Amino acid sequence: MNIKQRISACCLVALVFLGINAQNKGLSPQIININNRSLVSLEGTWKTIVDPFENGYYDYRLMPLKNGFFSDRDYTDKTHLQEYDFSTDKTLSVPGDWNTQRPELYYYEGTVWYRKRFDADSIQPDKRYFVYFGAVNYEAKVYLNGELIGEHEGGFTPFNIEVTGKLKAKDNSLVVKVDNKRKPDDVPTINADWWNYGGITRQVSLVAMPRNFIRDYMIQLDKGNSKLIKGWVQLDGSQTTGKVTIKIPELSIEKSFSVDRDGWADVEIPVKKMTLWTPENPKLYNVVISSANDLMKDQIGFRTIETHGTDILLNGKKVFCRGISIHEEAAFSNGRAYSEEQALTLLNWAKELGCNFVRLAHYPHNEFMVRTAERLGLMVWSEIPVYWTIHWENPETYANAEAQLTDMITRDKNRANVIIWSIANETPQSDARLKFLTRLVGKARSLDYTRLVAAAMEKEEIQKNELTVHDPLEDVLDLISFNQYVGWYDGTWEKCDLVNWSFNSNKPVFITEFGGGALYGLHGSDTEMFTEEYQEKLYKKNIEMLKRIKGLAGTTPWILKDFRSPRRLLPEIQDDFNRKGLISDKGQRKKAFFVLKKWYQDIEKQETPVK
Ligand code: GCB
Repeated sequence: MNIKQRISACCLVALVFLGINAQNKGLSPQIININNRSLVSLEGTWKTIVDPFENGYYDYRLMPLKNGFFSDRDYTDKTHLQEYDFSTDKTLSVPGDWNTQRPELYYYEGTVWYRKRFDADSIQPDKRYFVYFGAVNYEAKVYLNGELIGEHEGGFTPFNIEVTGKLKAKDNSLVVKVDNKRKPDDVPTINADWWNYGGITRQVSLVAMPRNFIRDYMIQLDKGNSKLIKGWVQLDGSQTTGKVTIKIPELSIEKSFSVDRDGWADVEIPVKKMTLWTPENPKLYNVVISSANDLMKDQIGFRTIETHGTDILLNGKKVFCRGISIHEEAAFSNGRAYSEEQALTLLNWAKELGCNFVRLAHYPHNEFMVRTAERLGLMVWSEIPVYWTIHWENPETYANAEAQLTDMITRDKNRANVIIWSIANETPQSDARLKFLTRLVGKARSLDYTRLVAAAMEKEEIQKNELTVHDPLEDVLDLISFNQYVGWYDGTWEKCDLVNWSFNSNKPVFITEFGGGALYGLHGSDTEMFTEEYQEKLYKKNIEMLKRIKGLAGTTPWILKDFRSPRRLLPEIQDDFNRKGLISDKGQRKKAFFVLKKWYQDIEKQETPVK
């Protein structure tokens, strides 16, 4: 099967699942590179109604209402009864989580209705229109002028809904029922170590497109071959035949490709000499893709990524990934991050630490994070929230995970810095889990054959102080990647000196988490938990231990910045924060920050991986 056949087969499977997956309905296929399209922002202040009992959706028998809050009726005639009124209720900023905007919503998990009214008097008859959401956590039901137009599940992936022919020139009502209640069958499930920030957490835009437009494309180097750009372009519309042309002016490339009946064009462009993307020189080329009716600009970097034995090879050269894990939480304010400025602050901290790599945990981060990292020369591990104890046996849970994986890959597959797709984090072993995850790996590879596929697995102590990873999942992954907390959940830092690591497969070893907590400014002995001195010593000892691991190809310690978590309740130390950050929630660097920085500087100086 070629890529198109594989993707169409996958789409068929996805459609079958969409039938099962009650939550994804009415959506159009994702339009990529959204910020280079013609957009009208729907961001800003939205009217909201907090509705814990879903009074705006169900009647007292729990039957869905015909005229729920989505009808968005004005309450001007006070001679009749109406028990809601958007216009006099409270507001929230979009994008943004509700938890950090209003103190009474700090712990809230449930439904909030959002409403925006807008004019669309510049509608053109020859255009198609879409409403685009960067992300809504967790479940979104979207209504335009009282009509349900689409439903989406999953808190970290984009979706768009076509509204051509449904917009009015004046006073459109866009209502979104946002529900972030945790449910056992969801992805993630009810238990996770981060704050369940609710709301319309990323950008919202009205997108205008030509009738026939360039919806999606993959323009990347062939696997392991820096002399061939290989990919495809997908057009959308009823008349999509003809040609697409790809231009890369700086390389004097201009080539046209035929489009088949499904609007698909296969792309192959031999290249003689180009500057490859590297962390040291994150070169991006202007790429222009045009069809009969549309023109699309992107900035694309080219590089190859492979493994050879225990090495990760970037452009054929061994690279050590000097990484750090990051949650999508804004510096200083600690709410959900969504903007380019917030991305810059976090990623510049990673640069200051000496990183060439970031693990964007535990879900797809916003597109600004990925693109800013690409410009700054930071390679990326990108993952979906298949975390801990997902319901492996449930086909809807699988469909949901697969949809999130597909949307993540669809959005970011042209980013040179993304080198690893991760399908799961710390998932306890079982046959059902192995089947579920193996299938996800297959899906990832069918969508993108060029990148590495991994998961954060768990370590095992086979005998006292003999550590390994013993997980059948590693057979289908490219890395032996795993989390380990020797010195924190597993003994004290003294244990680091005593343990030996060995692995069965000849693959790169990647430690996706290690670390321990410290409250910034809490000083004491290095044996006292939560002091900066304990964390500092833990990092020193872990680094010594890591240096002894054969085949270590990278690490992303846990974590750049303290982050909010409802599982972290120790008063005066945690106060709802996981304190494993190297930087505090207020932006102060802890002692361990400088330990890791020193190690990364040493590695960079030696320019050879630690073996
Ligand atoms: C882990 C998880 C991560 C937690 C971390 C911790 O293994 O992958 O999500 O936050 O441990 O701090 O316990």
